[in-house]
Amino acid sequence: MGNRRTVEGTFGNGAGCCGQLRSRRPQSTRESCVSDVSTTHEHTRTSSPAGGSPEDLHPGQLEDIVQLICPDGARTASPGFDPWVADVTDEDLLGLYEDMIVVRRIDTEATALQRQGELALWAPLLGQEAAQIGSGRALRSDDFVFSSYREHGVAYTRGARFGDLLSFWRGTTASGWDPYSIGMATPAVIIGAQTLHATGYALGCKHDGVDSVAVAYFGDGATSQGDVNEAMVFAASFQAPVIFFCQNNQWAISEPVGLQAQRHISDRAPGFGIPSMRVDGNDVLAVLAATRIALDRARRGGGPTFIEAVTYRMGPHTTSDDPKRYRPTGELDEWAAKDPITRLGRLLEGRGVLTEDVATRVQQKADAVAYEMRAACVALERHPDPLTVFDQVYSGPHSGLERQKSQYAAYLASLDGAQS
Ligand SMILES: Cc1ncc(C[n+]2csc(CCOP(=O)(O)OP(=O)(O)O)c2C)c(N)n1
Ligand SMILES: [Mg+2]
Repeated sequence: MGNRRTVEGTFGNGAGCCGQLRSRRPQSTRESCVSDVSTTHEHTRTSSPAGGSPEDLHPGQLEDIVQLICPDGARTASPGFDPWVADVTDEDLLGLYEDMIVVRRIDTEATALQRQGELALWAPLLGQEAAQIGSGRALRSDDFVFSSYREHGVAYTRGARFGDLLSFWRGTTASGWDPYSIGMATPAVIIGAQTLHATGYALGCKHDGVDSVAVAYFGDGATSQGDVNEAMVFAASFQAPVIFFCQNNQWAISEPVGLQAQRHISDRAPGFGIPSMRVDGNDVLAVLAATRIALDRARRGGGPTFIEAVTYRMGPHTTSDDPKRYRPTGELDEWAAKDPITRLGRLLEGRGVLTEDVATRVQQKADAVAYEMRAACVALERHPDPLTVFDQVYSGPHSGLERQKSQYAAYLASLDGAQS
C-alpha cells in the first residue's frame, strides 16, 4: 500500500469545466443523511413485501428511488439528499453536462473506430453517462477506482489518456495505464473480481490510517457472482472504506435483470450489514449526492455503502453483440425518454445557462476530444510481439512462466513454418 500515490493535475485532457466535485459534507444534516440511507432502503422494502410475486416488482422500475432531476428537466426536492449538492452551482452543472457530452462523443468515436477495424472490440457506455460522471466527479484524486470494462466515463474523470483508454481495446498492451498514476485499476473483465480487489485495497487504506476510499464499479449481472458477495461479507465484517457502485443497466448481455434479481438489487446489501441507496442512475445530480454520502460515511470510519444506480444500456453489450435479438420492442424508446443528457440539458436551458452558443462550444470541445482520441488510437502500435504478453505478469523471473513462454514461442514458430 505504500506505493499508493495521489493524482494531482492529471485532468488536462479529461476534465470538464467543473473539475472534481469533491464531497462537502453539510454541517447540520449529517445525521439525517445517514438515516436517509436506511430510509431509502426501508422504502424499498415497504414497496416489495417478502413473498410478493416477481411481477409485483421489476427490478428495473424507478419507484422508491432517489431522483433530483426529472426526465423533463424539473428539479425535484429531496430533503435528505439536497444538502449534499447544495454547493453545486449552475456552472458546476454545466461542467457535468459537458463531461457527459464528451464521454458520449468518446463512446461514439470508439464505436466508429471499431467498425473501421482500428479496435478489436468496444463496450459502449451509451446511456450510462450520468451514473459514471456523477460518481466519478465526486471522488478525490487519492481515492481508488476498481472498474469493469464499461467505465470509460469514470476513466475520463480520473484523467486517463486517450491512447491508454483505447490500447486495451486495440490489443496493443496487456493493460492500459499505470493504475497508480490515475488512481484507477485497469479494467477487470472477469465479472465481479474487482469488488474483491477494491475491498482489499480499502482494508489497506484503513490499515494505513488514510481516509481514501476504494470504489468498485460493477453491473447488475455481476451481483450474481460469488466474488461480489464475498467482497460484501469481508467489507461488512471489517468495515472497509469501500463503495459498491452497481450500475443496473437492465441487462447482463442478453439476460434481463429481472431474471436474476427478484427484488431490487439494493435490497441485498442490508442483508450483509451494508446500507444501500437506490438512485436514478440517469440523474447526474442524484448520483453525485449519493456518492458523496457514501464517501463521507467511508471517510468517517462508517464502512461500506452499496449504491444501485438504475440506468440503461442503450447500445449493444459490446460491438460484437446485436441487442435487437433479445431486447423487447419499445424498451429502448422508453429509456430514451429518460436520457441523462437531455434531462440536464432541459434544466440548464430553463435556467438560461445552456444557450445555443454554449451548446455549440460544448459540442466543439467534444469533437476536439474525439479528434485527439482518434489520432492517439491510430498512432498506437498495431501488432505487438505476442510474447510480450508474458512480460508484465510478475515483477521478477518466474520459472513456470518462462516455461509457458518458451512453449508459446515454439508454437508461434510452428505456425510460421506451416505458412512457408
Ligand atoms: C466470471 C465471468 N463469467 C462470465 C463472463 C462473461 N461475461 C462477460 S460480460 C457478462 C455480463 C455482465 O453483465 P453486468 O454485470 O450486468 O455488466 P454490464 O455488461 O451490463 O455492464 C458476462 C456474463 C465473464 N467475463 N466473467
Ligand atoms: Mg448489466
